[in-house]
Amino acid sequence: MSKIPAVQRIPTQPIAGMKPGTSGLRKRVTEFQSGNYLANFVQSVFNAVRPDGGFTGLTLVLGGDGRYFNDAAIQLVLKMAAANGFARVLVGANGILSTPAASNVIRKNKAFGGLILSASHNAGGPEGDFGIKFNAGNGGPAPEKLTDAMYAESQRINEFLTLDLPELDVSRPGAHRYGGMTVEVIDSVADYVQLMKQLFDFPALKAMFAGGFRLAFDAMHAVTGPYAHAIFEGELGAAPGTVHNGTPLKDFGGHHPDPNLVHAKALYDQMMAPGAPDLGAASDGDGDRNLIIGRDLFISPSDSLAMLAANAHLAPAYAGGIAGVARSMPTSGAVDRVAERLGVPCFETPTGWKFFGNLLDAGKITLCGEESAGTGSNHVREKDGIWAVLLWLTILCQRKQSAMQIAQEHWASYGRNYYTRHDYEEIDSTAAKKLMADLSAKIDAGLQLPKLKFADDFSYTDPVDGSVSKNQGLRVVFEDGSRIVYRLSGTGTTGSTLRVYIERYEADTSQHGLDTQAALADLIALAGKLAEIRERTDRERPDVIT
Ligand code: VG1
Ligand code: CO
Repeated sequence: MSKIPAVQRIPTQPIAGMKPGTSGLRKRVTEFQSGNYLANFVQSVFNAVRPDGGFTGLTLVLGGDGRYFNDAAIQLVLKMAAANGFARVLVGANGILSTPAASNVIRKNKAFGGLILSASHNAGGPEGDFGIKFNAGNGGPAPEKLTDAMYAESQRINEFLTLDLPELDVSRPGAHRYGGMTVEVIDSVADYVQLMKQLFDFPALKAMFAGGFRLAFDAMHAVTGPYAHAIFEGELGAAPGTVHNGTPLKDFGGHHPDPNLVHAKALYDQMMAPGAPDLGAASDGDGDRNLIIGRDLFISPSDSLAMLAANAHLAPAYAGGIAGVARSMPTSGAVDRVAERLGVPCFETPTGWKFFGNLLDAGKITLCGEESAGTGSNHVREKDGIWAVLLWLTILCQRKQSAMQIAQEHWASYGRNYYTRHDYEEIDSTAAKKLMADLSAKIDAGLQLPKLKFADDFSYTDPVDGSVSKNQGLRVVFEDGSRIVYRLSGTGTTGSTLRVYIERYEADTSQHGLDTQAALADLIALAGKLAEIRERTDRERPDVIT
């Protein structure tokens, strides 16, 4: 056996700005490539999470969405994991694991945790973004306490540990000795497919496809391509060509792998055209988001969450009912009405999946979701794009109705929450912060608006561990439940992105067929006026409307 090289302690210095945001640390690829940037952050994560006894005997899971710089980052993390004393690393073949698949691998193997390399829906390529986050042993994103500790470590780091080893070929499945550690290269897709088979009735779905059902799934040249091919075209026998853009590319073909009506426009157009398939769906860079489009009808993610909750019992995994639901604060209140009727609790959390972890672990909720096209359940501790599509397919299969019929019946039964999000991207950071600070001061001083119920800065107390998260978004809420919410994005890498979320509840069925922007026009105008958006951002209109 070859000699294990000695651990190298490389002196380094703190680098400013390594504060994880809504979902890990995201920066430009060029920033990650510069000097010791990535090594500093990885060591800071290890320093923050290291148990008293060190990493001896522990397993780390490693994988990413395959974007540019994924390969180099995988090699660096492997060397550092070996030098920091991990016993074993499970790495997806070629360094690939979708975010929900990584969560599953962590849980299934009782790993200590995992590093997921992704900037999700952000653009990729040498000029694009890269990102990295740590998920704990429950498979979920590190809670705020841990991300704060990582940041603190990054501010006092003076060395990182590595080993002088040749690159490891991670295309070869199986176990490899690497320093004093074992690296197991695992099939990126197999475990995930098995999990989905446990949750859903694959034979019933297969019969539906055999009967002529048509799906269009846009993988956006991102990580879900291989998963979608294996499940939809492989296991379920959907027609070849069901999966569009199914080959993962390092730069996502030059597009943003963001499944919304702007970046998945081709899919939207296909679903609105004559002869459209029965269901259209898409997922994002790392496979945790989903876009659902019925024939002639876009289903907003907030509505999708409500409809999935109302129908989840149709899938074998949830046939016994659901314990509760949760939604992020800016997500519409549509799911609240479903929870009320089911007689289960509904929790309102800050934006970001890390806030669902405790509720899922404690068994307080079964389903949860966010307005940003994220839905998931207790099967993993991440949102899950393909899972959401399979649950929709199950509902269509069991109810033998179109997505349009299901949506219309849902609205007739529960009322409709008209909902939109307006994003002002890459605006000047100083101006954005001042807009929020001034609006917050205005709210504190007392807003004088007709039928105002309350206005505040959302603060969350975790019902499981009592931790408090402040400043999670400004809310202006009216007596009928209509709302305007403002917050700054925590995933962008250039300037600031202002998100304005607008919602109005409509009980009257005869008013359920309106255009969303028209239905919300008054509130949209008020939202602009209250925060002086045009004056302060120099933008005539939002960059993205969803
Ligand atoms: C956005 C979404 C949020 C989501 C986060 C990560 O955050 O609003 O709901 O959890 O992205 O999703 P922000 O701070 O930019 O609003 V993903 O698919 O990037 O892991
Ligand atoms: Co994502």
